[in-house]
Amino acid sequence: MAFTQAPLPYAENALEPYIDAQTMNIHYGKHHAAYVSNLNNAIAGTEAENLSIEEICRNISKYSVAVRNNGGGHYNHTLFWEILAPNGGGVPSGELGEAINKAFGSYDAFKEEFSKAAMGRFGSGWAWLCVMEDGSLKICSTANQDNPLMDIEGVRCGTPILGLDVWEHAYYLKYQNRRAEYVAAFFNIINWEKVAEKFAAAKQ
Ligand code: MN3
Repeated sequence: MAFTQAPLPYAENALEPYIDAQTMNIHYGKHHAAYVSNLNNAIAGTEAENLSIEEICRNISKYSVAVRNNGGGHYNHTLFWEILAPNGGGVPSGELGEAINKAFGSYDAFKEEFSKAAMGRFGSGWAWLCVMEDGSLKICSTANQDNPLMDIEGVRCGTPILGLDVWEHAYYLKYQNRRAEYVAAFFNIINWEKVAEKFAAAKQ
């Protein structure tokens, strides 16, 4: 079975003014689409065609660089579209809110540490909030299209439940070199209900 892109769960202009429609159009329609197409080409005729994208990522050390880059690209962008929402933002409540307070001290302290991870990633990559095996939360960052599921020393962290794309293609049209403004804007469009669902699933 070839991998396909799930439809965007909102219109391309729905995240404005935080992420502009043209960026969404190119990011989803060209960048993510290319990762999917290149991934399908890279695994054509191999056993990986029968695996989930999570299974491929968890065993990525067995695969080619093309599978690592494009498989990571597909997994990462699928998660990214899911955890964004118009009218998102606010402060997470319930078990997720408690876990954030426990791990980081407060929502504001979480926001600061996550922003540091996003700003500290030199060049292209991602910032992540991950669930560890004991159910606790940790922030990390990966280069290129790597992600915390990947079985690579220095990359593997936990199960990602929130991710921020800090490749220039994610923000350059609107923010140019001002990554800090893009990172600050991100917190207004986080779909915390979806992140809480992922948190609950990751703890099982
Ligand atoms: Mn991207």
